[in-house]
Amino acid sequence: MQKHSTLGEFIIENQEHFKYSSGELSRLINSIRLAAKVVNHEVNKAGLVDILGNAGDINIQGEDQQKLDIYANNIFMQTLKNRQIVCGIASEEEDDFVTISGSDKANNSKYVVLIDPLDGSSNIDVNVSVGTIFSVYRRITESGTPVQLEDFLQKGNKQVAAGYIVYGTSTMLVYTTGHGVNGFTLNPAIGTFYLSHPKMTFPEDGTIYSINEGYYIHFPQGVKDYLKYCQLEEEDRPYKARYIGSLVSDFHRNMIKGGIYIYPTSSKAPTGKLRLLYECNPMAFLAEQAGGKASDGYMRIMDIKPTELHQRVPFFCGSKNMVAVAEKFMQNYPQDSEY
Ligand code: AHM
Ligand code: MG
Repeated sequence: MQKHSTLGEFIIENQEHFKYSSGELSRLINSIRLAAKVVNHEVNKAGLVDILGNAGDINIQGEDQQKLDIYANNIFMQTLKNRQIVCGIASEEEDDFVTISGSDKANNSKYVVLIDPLDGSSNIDVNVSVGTIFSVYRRITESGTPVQLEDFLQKGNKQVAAGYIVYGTSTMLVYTTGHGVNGFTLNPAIGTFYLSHPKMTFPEDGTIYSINEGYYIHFPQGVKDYLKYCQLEEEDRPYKARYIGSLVSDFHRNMIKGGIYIYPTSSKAPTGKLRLLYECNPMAFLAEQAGGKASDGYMRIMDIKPTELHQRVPFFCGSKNMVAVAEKFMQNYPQDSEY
């Protein structure tokens, strides 16, 4: 009989990848697994309880916060804080990073976590999949001292682990520690994640493009040209347009079927919408680990030096050859050209 690892077993079995590991990263992933189950339980009954709608707060980016955003943020923050396995957390829902203090042990931990607790939350009201995105770095300041901004403003190529949870038709946790990408599906009856998608890879080519084309008129010329290319009648084109408006779900589908996700700059949002630290870097790490590619149209996402926590960047991510073609179209124009 074929053995189906649970996520817990898989984490232990793969600890040997990290020669000098103290098990800290394993415990960290385990905490995320636990928080994911709690959030999943709440997201799944979203239609049943009076938990929908805006909480009335506006987050730092000036967007309405949904109640479940706050709930998910609290669960992930508390789970990580209580176990004292990270020395700092930055969340898309918090204005500033949080320093974990209170015991020497906490301050001696070497990892910081960046998290988007509930991405695509405008989809909750209409029962469309949402996701959690996380990213882990080793701190660069001295262990035992409070974390600093520079611990969070590291290039994506320094990530130690990254992943997402998609609360979909079934709930999955997909993650990488730099040794490929593996996907685990939750059996809700017993609350256990099973390895259902070992060694996930992006097809090198694909036939799906995912972008909010409603903003076409505001896009840079390179994006407009690429979209026309996607729609041309050629061998494998026109491509299929598929856009859920929930990054995790769009990425997940494109990784399985082959496709490209684009959130470009526009005359309305000159730096794009997605956040480099909470969304683009972790997805870029996963994409590359799965044989895909992630770019801002001009350079590799994971080579961008972050300058602020809530920085936004344009994002082209997915099947390697598709992203390479999109980059060519972008690079026909200077990066700062007029719309
Ligand atoms: P959020 O972090 O506020 O949820 O925004 C991110 C989401 C992505 O999941 C999604 O791809 C995108 O915003 C959709 O934006 P738009 O409605 O502008 O197409
Ligand atoms: Mg988000």
